[in-house]
Amino acid sequence: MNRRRFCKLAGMGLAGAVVGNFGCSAGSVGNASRQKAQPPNIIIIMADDLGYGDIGCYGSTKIKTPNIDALAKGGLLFTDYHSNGAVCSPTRAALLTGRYQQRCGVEEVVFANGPARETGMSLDEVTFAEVLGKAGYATGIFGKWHLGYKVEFNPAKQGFDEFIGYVSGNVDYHSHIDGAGIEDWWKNVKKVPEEGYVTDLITEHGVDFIERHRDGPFCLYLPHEAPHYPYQGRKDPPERLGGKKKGKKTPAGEIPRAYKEMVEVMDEGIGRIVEAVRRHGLQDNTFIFFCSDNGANKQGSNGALAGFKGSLWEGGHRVPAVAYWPGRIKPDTVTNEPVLGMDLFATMVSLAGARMPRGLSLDGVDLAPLLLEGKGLPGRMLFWRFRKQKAVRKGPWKLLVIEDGVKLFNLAEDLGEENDLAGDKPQIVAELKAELAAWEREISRR
Ligand SMILES: [Ca+2]
Repeated sequence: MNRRRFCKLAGMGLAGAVVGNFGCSAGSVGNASRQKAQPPNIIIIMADDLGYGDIGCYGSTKIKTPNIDALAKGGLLFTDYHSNGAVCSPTRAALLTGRYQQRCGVEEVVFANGPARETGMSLDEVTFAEVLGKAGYATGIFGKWHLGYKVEFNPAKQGFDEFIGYVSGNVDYHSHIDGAGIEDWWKNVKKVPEEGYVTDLITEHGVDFIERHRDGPFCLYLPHEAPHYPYQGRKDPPERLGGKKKGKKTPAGEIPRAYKEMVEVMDEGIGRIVEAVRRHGLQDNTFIFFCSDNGANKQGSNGALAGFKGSLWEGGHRVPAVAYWPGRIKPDTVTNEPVLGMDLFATMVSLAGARMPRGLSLDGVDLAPLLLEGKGLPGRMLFWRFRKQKAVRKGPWKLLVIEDGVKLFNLAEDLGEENDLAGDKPQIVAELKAELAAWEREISRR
């Protein structure tokens, strides 16, 4: 799919040149990638439930995101980036480990209520924070964890030097109480209450971390809450007061206003993060990556895509993503390469020049050649599995296995998944089914 075709399908007005598999205009940024320099700082910013049509550079006209748009204008925008999961926890497990989340058994939401509250991602898993920490990076996470509530699963046990935020899937933006009525605001392994609007706190701690570690290198992971529910702007009252005590819930008619504000406050915070990087003169040695963790629900927009969060239709997992690194990533470019969140692990290790632990085998691939030199990625199969849904990608072809049958789409021509070609292309269906079965067998081996 060429850029014009993509833009038409997505209803977008992208301005950049295309790099990667369809690329011809980006070329190399130069030989800078081979120069010896201090390892770059790394900032990963992840929105929560932000959809493919929810921000300006992906075509939203309702929500204003000048700071994320500026990253896209100064960097590389992905049209075919996907979260590994269609919901929060699985995506985070894959991002942290660089492997399909099925390998570490985090295939479901780690719910606040019920037996899931006792579970978490095993400490046997190797995270990017552990690898970068061993390479001399200061590592910080400020925001949402969602890979286990118990202290034994805390980010501080998974390689992060510093953690401030919440361990559940969502908290009240003001009272910081989780879905089970329990206060959920931590500083490393201790609960340390703090006043403030969650999105602003995440930004403030991120800025503080950059300032303290400006001599670098640092790896800053900022998993935002916005625009996940509860739908609350800065001035909305708390909904959760602790235990079963309830405050005032944002009325349904007010949700679009709150949703817009939530995304815009996050965008404002991203502007402050970029400004902190610039203030300390770090912009030429800092890689910034922005993405979402799954598609939007019905309160948001997935643009031209079908389906919502929780679904393996494209709207559940094809999400915004932008990479920014002045002088290293060519500005105002677009890539149509299919990319998964789990690719960031290998990419960060590569950019950092860090050593991969012996015996660790990743599913994700190093995106550095794509990011820095506009090169296409090796062809590969990509897989998703969530509850009773399965999906496989090979080039433009997507096989979707859902309860009402097996469907085949050519995403290059049919981004909205409206034209099921399974009946017309039995050979492709058979091939992708066999690949899916082989993948399922392979990941079930621990
Ligand atoms: Ca999410």
